Amino acid sequence: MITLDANPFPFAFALPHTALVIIDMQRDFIEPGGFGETLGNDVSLLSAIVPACAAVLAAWRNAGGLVVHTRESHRPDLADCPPAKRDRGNPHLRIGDVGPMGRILVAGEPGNQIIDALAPVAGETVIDKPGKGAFYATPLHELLRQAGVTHLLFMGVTTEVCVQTSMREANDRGFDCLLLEDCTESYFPAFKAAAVEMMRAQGAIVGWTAPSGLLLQALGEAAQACVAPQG
Ligand code: TIU
Repeated sequence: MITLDANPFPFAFALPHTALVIIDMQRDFIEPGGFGETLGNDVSLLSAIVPACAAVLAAWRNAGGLVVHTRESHRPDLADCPPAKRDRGNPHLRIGDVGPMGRILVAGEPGNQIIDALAPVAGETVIDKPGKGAFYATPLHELLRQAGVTHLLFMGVTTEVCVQTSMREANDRGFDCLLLEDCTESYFPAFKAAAVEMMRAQGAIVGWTAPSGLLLQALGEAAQACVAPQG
């Protein structure tokens, strides 16, 4: 077991039963010209977490942990994009429109890909999701169940939209969830702070939070314990 001195109390997990879930680290949210910018946001805020996410991903892969990446993504015919989603608000470009990185939030387009620094490698699961939550209309729950996963570590964007929705969906499905605080970001710093607070409030009503340094330290110690001489 690995135990992190998390908020609001320690979070214990067994590595073989835990998945790292990386939510929507896509060009469409992080780079200019994508969905995030067309909604009127300053997308430059989000790239600050990439080094911390990359460090966690590298350490998790090194430990042999299960990795799940998600993408907010629609079919090219937009059959999985309800008009209520496409017609919402007053963006410069709507879902399915052609932008500088291809069609906004459409599967297979350049802007819909995960950024190079966190790109999936062979054997890692990539879930294309039409909603904000990672479980709605996806095979994620069944996949985690079959893999014997009981605990989830979350990172990604944005904190109060797709990350929080996914964590709430996971919590309702019986997973113990921890959010890595410095590996998630919002276009609105106050919303990130509020989301982190509300998830861990009331005795971890949605889940736990912890800085990624605690996870990196614990994984390093677990690795050292594996190679320590016996006796
Ligand atoms: N707009 C916003 O903050 N987020 C999204 O639309 N999707 C995700 O969070 N991935």
